[in-house]
Amino acid sequence: MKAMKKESRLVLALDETDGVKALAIAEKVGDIVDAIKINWPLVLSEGPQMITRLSEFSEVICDFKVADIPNTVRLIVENSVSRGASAVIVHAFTGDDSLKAAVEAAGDAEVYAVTEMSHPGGRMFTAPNAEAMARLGVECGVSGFIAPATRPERIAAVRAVVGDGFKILSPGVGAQGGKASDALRAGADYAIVGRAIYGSEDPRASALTFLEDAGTVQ
Ligand code: OMP
Repeated sequence: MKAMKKESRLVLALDETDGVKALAIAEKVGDIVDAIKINWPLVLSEGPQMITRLSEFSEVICDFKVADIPNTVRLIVENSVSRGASAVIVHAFTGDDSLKAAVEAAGDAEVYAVTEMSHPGGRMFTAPNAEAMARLGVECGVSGFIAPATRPERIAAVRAVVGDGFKILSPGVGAQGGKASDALRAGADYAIVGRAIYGSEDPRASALTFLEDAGTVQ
């Protein structure tokens, strides 16, 4: 298994929908983030070839929050990895067969399973099931989990379930109100930051302020 580097402990969520701007931002911050995460907004507007192009600047996490039957999960994960993704994010509520299909299809790439989501609505259905989904991810062999920086105590709860052998990536830092330092202190390995970096006038300067807060300035 090819493990993602852990240096700055910062992952950029590049939800910029203009491909030229997205590539320019990747060039500016690629050396100070551990990975770039892309989601549907960029892939739908500029095509899946963005996965390959961005992989020139950084490792790429495909955040497709895959939630489907095993065969469809396999097709999506295989396609993402063959284009250069180092990791794929999937939902865990789909159950053991779909999660196992993701892990198998990923091969040497990593699979991260969503536990509790960071937005207020994440309290409704994901929060009450987060620990169970974390346990399922451990059983199915995922590499790590997504847990909310907006509720650091919930990162700690997921960490308590999964132990030290799994990574936790934590979105919700910046625009959603969470802090990188709080997320890392609660047990996250990486803080995920989107709008506060790609939407700022100087994305590199903004990324550096998050590194400062995380205590990982290089
Ligand atoms: P900002 O709110 O702009 O920093 O972006 C957060 C990024 O993390 C977006 O790409 C979201 O889709 C993603 N995300 C969450 O915000 N909350 C979650 O619970 C899970 C994710 C994710 O899986 O990355």
